[in-house]
Amino acid sequence: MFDSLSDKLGGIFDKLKRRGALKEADVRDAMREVRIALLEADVALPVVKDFIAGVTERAVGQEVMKSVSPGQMVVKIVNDHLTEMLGSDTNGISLLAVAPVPILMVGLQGSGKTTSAAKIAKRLKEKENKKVMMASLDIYRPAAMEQLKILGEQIGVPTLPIIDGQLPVDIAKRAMTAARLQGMDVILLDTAGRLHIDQALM
Ligand SMILES: Nc1nc2c(ncn2[C@@H]2O[C@H](COP(=O)(O)OP(=O)(O)OP(=O)(O)O)[C@@H](O)[C@H]2O)c(=O)[nH]1
Ligand SMILES: [Mg+2]
Repeated sequence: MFDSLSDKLGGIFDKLKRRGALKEADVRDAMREVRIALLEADVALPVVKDFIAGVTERAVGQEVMKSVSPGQMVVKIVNDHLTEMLGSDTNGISLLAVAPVPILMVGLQGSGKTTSAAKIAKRLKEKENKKVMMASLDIYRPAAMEQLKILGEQIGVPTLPIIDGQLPVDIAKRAMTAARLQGMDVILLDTAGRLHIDQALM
């Protein structure tokens, strides 16, 4: 997602950089393209609107018009704003606990828990040399467990064997035991999606 976003933004800024003096219309045109690039990269609409409004306000007018290199100025403003929006400092995942460290994926239905579990697993395995296992506690959505199994096969991360009819809490216990026995550093537990009307926690 970020690769294609930065490619698109790069293209937009290249056009800007080639211009000598930047007019309000140029900034607005560029912002229209930035808006499309952000929306295509799945950035939420209210966030995109705020972002574009903020950048346009800062870019159009004196700040840009009086600068020596207006195009560069817009690039800087967009860059500063993006950094502000995304947060400038990164927080790694703390694994300071007794292994196997459980990571529970919780969230609304369809918000990307299962996909993110696999992304985190792949990252921990490849970048941090951790022994990682994944287990699906999602007994509700059809094929949810198979989905995690297939992702595990794609990234070369083992998943807890599926046993039909087991409750989420029991699967979690089985996952912890299996991970401990197999000397795993991390066990990712993927839960079923939640809706605001759901009463039971699992
Ligand atoms: N564009 C985009 N799509 C994503 C991303 N992460 C997940 N998806 C897609 O969103 C859909 C739901 O992703 P899942 O990972 O299955 O979401 P989930 O939270 O596990 O869903 P439930 O288990 O049904 O609650 C799938 O079609 C994914 O391919 C992402 O970062 N960007
Ligand atoms: Mg899921």
